[in-house]
Amino acid sequence: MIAALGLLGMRRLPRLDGDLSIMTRSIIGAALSKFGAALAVLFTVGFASAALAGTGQPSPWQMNMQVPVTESAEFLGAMHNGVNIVIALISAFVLLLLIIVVVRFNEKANPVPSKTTHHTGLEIAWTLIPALILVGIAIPSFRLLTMQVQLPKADITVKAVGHQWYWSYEYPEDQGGGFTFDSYMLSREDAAKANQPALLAVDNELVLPAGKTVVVQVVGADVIHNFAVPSFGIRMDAVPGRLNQTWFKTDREGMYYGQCSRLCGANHAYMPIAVRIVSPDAYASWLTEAKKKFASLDQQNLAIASNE
Ligand SMILES: [Cu+2]
Repeated sequence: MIAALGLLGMRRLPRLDGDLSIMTRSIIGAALSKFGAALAVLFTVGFASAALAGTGQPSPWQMNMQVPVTESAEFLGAMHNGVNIVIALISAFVLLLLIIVVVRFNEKANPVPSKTTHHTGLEIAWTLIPALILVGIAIPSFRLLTMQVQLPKADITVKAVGHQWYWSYEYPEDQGGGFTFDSYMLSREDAAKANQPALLAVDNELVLPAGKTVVVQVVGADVIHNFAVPSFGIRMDAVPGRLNQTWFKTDREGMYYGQCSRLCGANHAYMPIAVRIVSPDAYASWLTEAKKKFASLDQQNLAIASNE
């Protein structure tokens, strides 16, 4: 790398005596063509990866967000894409200004510089326009924030408790639940056997019905964890001693994976979240089975505890 730079320097040095503006132009030309190529790559990859973006889980070479399956995740994705376009336009505009300055106002092209220092109109414009752009971004941003933070009336409430290093879920009794269970990551072998993604699959999934408003109460049992499911557009800190809440509603049945998203210790990367969205009928029958299964687990635990 350094050798290459040295070579470049050696090649360029003699040209400093020659026509500076030709050199400047060739550098700008090269930069522009590189910028154009980079933009082309970015757009191609960006659009191609829309197809690559996984639903409920990441996919190889994914560039975009995971496919949104809730209203707020869709809004979140649109907001992200919109702001990205604003950023790209502003960067291109600033680059254009810089190029104009370099080409038109270098010493050679403009030997006698103007002494002008103030321009009221320009100053008002470059204060007002950025402020208006920010207001334009803030309005949908606050709408999104309101949508995420204001909890709608819950059809179902569940509690997600983050532990070092697994999640446990509680289904309240008044909604046909009254049980709690732990959710541990499957080993690579077990995940492969279950035809589920490694490092995301768990033994006991959080099962919930489609088409219902689900409020998730999130709390930490030991340190701060974070309950995040990208396809739902949710991410909520699990803080010990504080009950946080988030919500989602999706009509699409399927598996949705997430991960603990707050660095919580050695096995932070190995406490995934797996949510299985099923039809309301399937949910009702799962609830009956789960009640027996996890109640009997409690009995076993009691038996073990009493033996000690
Ligand atoms: Cu954690």
